[in-house]
Amino acid sequence: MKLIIAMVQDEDSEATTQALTEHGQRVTRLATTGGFLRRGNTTLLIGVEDAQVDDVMGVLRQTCRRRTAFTTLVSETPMMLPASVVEVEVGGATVFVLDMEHFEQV
Ligand code: 2BA
Repeated sequence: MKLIIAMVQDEDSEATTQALTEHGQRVTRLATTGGFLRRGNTTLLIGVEDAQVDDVMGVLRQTCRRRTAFTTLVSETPMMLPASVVEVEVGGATVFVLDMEHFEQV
């Protein structure tokens, strides 16, 4: 079995969860925060049989979009360097696929 950890944008989390559920997958949603943008995102925990990993990846590719975001970088020496706005491309999804050593529901 595999544990898929997928970080998705909040805007995509509902459609992604719904699509995964329709595909027969079980999902846990965690409210998380990105370290760079310090903005809310959603982390999905999905436990699957090895053969289902491709199906989950297909759903994530279909439902998670790339978006442009802006953030302000504040200089450590603000008297010398002004804050600057940087543009970053976020998503679709950041995905880790881990081997699951043991799965049990008690
Ligand atoms: P954030 O950390 O808020 O990052 C948002 C976006 O900012 C990233 O999009 C990337 O385009 C940019 N970014 C992040 N760190 C950067 C840096 N040091 N310098 C320049 N730009 C940077 P994504 O790569 O699509 O990541 C979206 C979210 O997925 C991240 O939100 C974070 O919550 C998670 N994530 C991404 N890579 C990760 C990793 N290796 N480990 C853990 N979480 C990760």
